[in-house]
Parts: sequence; structure tokens; C-alpha cells
Amino acid sequence: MPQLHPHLHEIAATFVRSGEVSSVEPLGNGNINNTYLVTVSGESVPVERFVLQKINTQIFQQPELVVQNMQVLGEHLDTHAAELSRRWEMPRILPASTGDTFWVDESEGYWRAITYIEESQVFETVESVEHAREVGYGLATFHSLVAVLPTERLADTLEGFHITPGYLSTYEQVLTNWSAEEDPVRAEDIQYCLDFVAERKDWVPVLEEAKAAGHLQLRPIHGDPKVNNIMLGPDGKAVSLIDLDTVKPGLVHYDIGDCLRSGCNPLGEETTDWQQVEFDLELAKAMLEGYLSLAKGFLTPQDYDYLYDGIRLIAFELGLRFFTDYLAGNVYFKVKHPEHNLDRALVQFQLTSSIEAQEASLKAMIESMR
Ligand code: GN1
Ligand code: MG
Repeated sequence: MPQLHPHLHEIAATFVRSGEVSSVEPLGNGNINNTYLVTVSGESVPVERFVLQKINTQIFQQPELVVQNMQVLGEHLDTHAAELSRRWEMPRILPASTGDTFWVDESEGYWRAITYIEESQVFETVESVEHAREVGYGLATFHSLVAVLPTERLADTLEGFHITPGYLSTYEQVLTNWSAEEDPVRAEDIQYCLDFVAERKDWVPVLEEAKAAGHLQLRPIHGDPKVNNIMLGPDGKAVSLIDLDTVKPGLVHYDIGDCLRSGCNPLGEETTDWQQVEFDLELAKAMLEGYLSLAKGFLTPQDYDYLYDGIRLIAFELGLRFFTDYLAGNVYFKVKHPEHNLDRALVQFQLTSSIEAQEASLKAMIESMR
């Protein structure tokens, strides 16, 4: 639960042109920014809602670039909306009443307002095979839409994001300052994680090497297409991919991996029952089918060659990021207790193990979809 800012109503009001703020409620479970749903009402205006966010500027150090990318994407959607065969909405920036895209508070906090996608729902985990198919289709809708957006129009809002070897270097650096005595209660879990990473070190650069060798190409990607960022309409169809902060040039493999690692883990990434975590192949099949039903046309044969690695790598990478943050004293992801990031790392590593155990089936499935 985000910490409530004492002046939330006043901050929300700076983005309202007519009517009054009637409520401001925490929204979603973001690990980085603080997000609220604002309701506005008034005698002569219809009830309206919008999303208010305080950007975490320790992570997004140039928040103006985040907003700039959102505007580029919004304009791009306006130009290409007619090409889409289904309802699709993009969250849009709502300027403050001053005309600025931000409101900066007295302690240099950056606040922005974004449209709320009405008549849609968000889910923390995938609830059915049909849901999985729609999650895949939603990601493909986004990819096909941005595929024609020149990558140079998008700013890099978070340098190094999804560059797994970079996360490994940070981990190694953090380890040099960490001493084993610090948490004897969880010593066994910590050792498990240390070994888990050590055993996979050599494979970490797999996607970056493929990129450097020219096997894989950069395209605009979302960066964080997890299940709870893909909104479904009342008919169960995907209608939006929200949370556009990390849209930038990257590999579609990062997105496909992120989508599958979050969507094919029915226990969800916050479970404390990490030993029960499994990668669900049936959901993966539906998600990939949904994705490829639209994206098949723009994937190259080499893209398929690296799909398995992408799925395995992004689960591992997130585990590594959580574990590193635990060892560093929880400086990046929001936590509810000091071992939260360790628990989250164990979930992602267990998911990685489950993906590895099903390597042959997953590869055969991908092969059959070419
Ligand atoms: C963070 O804040 P949120 O929940 O949208 C993180 C993602 C992780 C995700 C795991 C900028 O996203 O990379 O996959 O947590 N975003 C950033 O839940 O690091
Ligand atoms: Mg995000």
C-alpha cells in the first residue's frame, strides 16, 4: 500500500479543470511509483475518474522523458487507431490546470495525471486459458502498433533496463559489501539463491550476445507487460496495456518473457509458498498462441530461436533483481517487510527451475508454432 501523501486532495485538484475532487484512493500494486485513483464530481459535470501518480524519481531520474514518451505514444495511437480491428486504448497524459504536464510539490515530488481506462478490469493472475490468450493478444496489439514507430522517437527512460549482464555486475558488486552473518534466520534460502545465480552465470548474456551478433534486432517494447498491466474489457477482451514508463527500444523477447513469467505462474509473484510455484505450460501455450495470432508476421526465424531463452531469462533476471535488492537493503522495490525481496526472488527462481524442467516440452511447443 503506497504511503498516503498528506496533501493528496490538493495535488489531485491541480489536475482538475471543472468539478471537485471527491475521493483519492490507492490504486494497484506497483513496486516503484505511488498510484491513486481520483474521482471528480460536481453539480454540472459528470463524475470522472483519472489516475494520479507520484513518479519515483530515484529510479526514473528524468521524469520528463517518461511523460514525453507517453505523449509520443498517444499521438502514434491517434494516427494508427483506424488500423486496429478491436477496441484499444492507450493511457494518456492529462495536463495540470497550469498547462504543465507535471505538478512538482514542495519536496520536489513529481506528480502526473493519466486517463483511467474505464470499463475495464485488471487481474493479478491469469484466471483461465481464454484470459491467457487475451493477455498474449494484448501484448501483440501493442507490439504491432509500435512496430512502425521509429525507435529514435522514444527516449531511454531507464538505462540498463532488462540488460541482464548489467544486473549480474550490480549483484556481484553488492555481494562484495554483504556479509553472511547479516541474516542467519534465512541463511539456507540465501545460500540457495547464491548457488542458483552462480550456476547460471555463463548463460546470462544469451540475449545480449544474440543482439550484438545481429541475430536479434531492437524494436520499441513495453518493458513491463505483466498480467496486471493488461486490462480486459467487460467481454474479456484485452483493451489496453497500461504503465508506459519503460517503453523504449529493446528486444520483444524481454516482453514475451515478462508476460509469460507473470502470466504462467498461477500462484502469482507475491506468494510466500515459493516451493509450490510452477510454470503452467497450458497457459503458456494459450498466451503464445494469442500473441502469435497477431505477431507472427513480424517475428523472424531467429526471433523464434531465442524465445525459450527469453522466457527463462526474464524470470531469472527478475529473481536476480529481487535478490540483489534484498542483499543491498531494499533500495529499489517497495517492500512490506525486510525479507520481502528475498521471498520474491525465491518465487522467480522456482519459476525459472520449473521452466528449465519443462525445456523440451516448451521448445517443442514453440517449434510447432513457427
Ligand atoms: C516493477 O512498479 P511495477 O510493479 O510496475 C518493475 C518491473 C518488475 C515488476 C515486478 C521500472 O514494476 O520491472 O517486473 O516490478 N519496474 C521497474 O512486479 O523496475
Ligand atoms: Mg511498471
